[in-house]
Amino acid sequence: MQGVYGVLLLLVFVALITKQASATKHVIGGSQGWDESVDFSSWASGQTFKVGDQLVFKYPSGLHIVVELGSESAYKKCDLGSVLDSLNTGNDEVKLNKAGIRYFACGTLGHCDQGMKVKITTVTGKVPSTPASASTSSASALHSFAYFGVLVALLATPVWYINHMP
Ligand SMILES: [Cu+2]
Repeated sequence: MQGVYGVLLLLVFVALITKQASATKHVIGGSQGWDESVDFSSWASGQTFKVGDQLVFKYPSGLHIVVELGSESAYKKCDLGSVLDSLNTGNDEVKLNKAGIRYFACGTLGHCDQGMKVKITTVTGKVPSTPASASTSSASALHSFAYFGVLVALLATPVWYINHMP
């Protein structure tokens, strides 16, 4: 009896861990937030951005703006002429929906030129390194195995009770 519960708990635990590991909120600039004093490129290099993660820009509303730029050249030149998106609540959340590079800068006059910009490279999250296909399939196989195990354990427990009723 204890064996069944042990396996059940273990599988629930595994399922919860794999689920939790899939999404992270990245507060841009860490504790300093979206502020001119932060070296955003070194901050970003210490982070891993995965599909499904969120960016959070925190700053005093009115002092800064968050604009998303459409290209590497606009990012390099701080060309804020045509932006993809503009946010200004002071607690702006941006979801990373797909893999690729996105460019953000401050829209307040002069701030981008002072270095207030950040480039975010999002990766798929399943694949930390090469051989891509092998590690992807083993990760998802482990995932399905965990959920399948929970299901089997949940179904098996009442059956065990029926068969072992005093
Ligand atoms: Cu600014």
